Amino acid sequence: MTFSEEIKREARRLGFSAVGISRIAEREEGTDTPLPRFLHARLLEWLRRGYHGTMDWMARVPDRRADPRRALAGCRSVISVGMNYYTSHQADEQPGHGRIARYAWGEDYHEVLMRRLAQLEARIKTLAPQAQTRSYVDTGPIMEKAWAQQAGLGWIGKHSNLVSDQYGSWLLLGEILTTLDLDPDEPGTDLCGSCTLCIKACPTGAITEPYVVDARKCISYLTIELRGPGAEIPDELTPKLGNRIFGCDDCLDVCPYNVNASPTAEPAFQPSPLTLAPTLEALANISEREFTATFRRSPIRRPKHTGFLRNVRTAIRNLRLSASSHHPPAVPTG
Ligand code: B12
Ligand code: SF4
Ligand code: SF4
Repeated sequence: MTFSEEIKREARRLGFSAVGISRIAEREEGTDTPLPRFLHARLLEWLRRGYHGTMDWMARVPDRRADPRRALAGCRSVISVGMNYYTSHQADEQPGHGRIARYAWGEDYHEVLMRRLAQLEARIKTLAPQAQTRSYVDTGPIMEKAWAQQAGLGWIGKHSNLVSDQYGSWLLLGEILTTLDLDPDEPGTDLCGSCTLCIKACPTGAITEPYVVDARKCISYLTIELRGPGAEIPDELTPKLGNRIFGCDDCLDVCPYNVNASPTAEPAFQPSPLTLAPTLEALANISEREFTATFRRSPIRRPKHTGFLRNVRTAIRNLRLSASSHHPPAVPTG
């Protein structure tokens, strides 16, 4: 068994559903590698259009974000991992219930994946003590989907997320950068073809062209990342949020590659009654202390108490609006 195979076997043993390797050529080899250059251009254009909105951290170090060699000097390989978070439960969307995106139904994935990546890193260091390594799970400037695609975990779909022919879009991603020369996998092939279901399904038109998302219109951004004093959701978009109080799965739900998704066995991603059927009226009264205690180990803590309550209030307003439009006042007859 080669060293690369040994790493992949260990990754699977640790519970990662998918693992693959991509290589980065050294600068001294003369020609720059195409992927960092391609990513740099795409990222700069995305930032130029202002698609990052208030996510200033996305604009901070674009050179470094596009090129892992700037995050780890001498980086030669990227080990990309994915964890299936799909469960067969369906959100209970009866009137009065909010909707939470699937990735936030269980424990915070950053912690779930990072715990295992730390073990994988330790194993690599045992096998190759000279190796330098650095792990990320959305915890630093790196374009995770592109490296996962390069490592053969799947392809970047038109909604801009990674799609796997085995797990659909329900993979959360992480990676280990390393100075080791590992055996690369074949990059994933784009299987979207002429499909445009995700673009059509987006309630706000946030997928402005295939593979490009304007975060300022994306419900995931509006309910999670747009926060802080005065961070109001634009009036024209509030009705589009419907009952969504944290994130959005609409572009993922319609993808044909998700039809046969098999549920994860990972206990950390299982939902609770609270995340599956959150009651809006009860959440509208949650105190800051209760919010912090309830969502201590959940991604839902990210928009903080103020951001989360703003989302809940928006969903309640939308519920009242839809109730009144379904039951118009009786028209006097005669
Ligand atoms: C910023 C961010 C967001 C922002 C912006 C989204 C976006 N598309 O950029 C917001 C808050 C809106 C968001 C939402 C969501 N996110 Co998010 N997000 C990120 C983050 C931190 C950075 C992404 C980034 O670099 N964006 C910048 C732009 C320039 O890049 P991009 O969209 O990746 O697209 C470029 C590349 O794809 C490139 N490209 C590369 N190869 C190719 C090939 C071709 C042919 C083309 C044309 C282009 C192309 O060109 C594109 C730009 O033009 C990553 C974690 C990370 N560090 O990578 C998670 C991440 C992408 N998010 C994730 C998730 C789960 C989500 C949500 C599904 C959560 C939810 N349910 O609410 C939604 C999905 C919304 C959507 N349709 O994208 C996962 C995706 C997992 C997966 N299977 O792909 C990630 C990888 C986190 C993780 N570690 O698992 N997210
Ligand atoms: S997550 Fe929702 S709002 Fe964002 S691009 Fe997908 S469908 Fe549109
Ligand atoms: S819905 Fe269609 S276009 Fe969108 S990612 Fe899936 S296959 Fe690709």
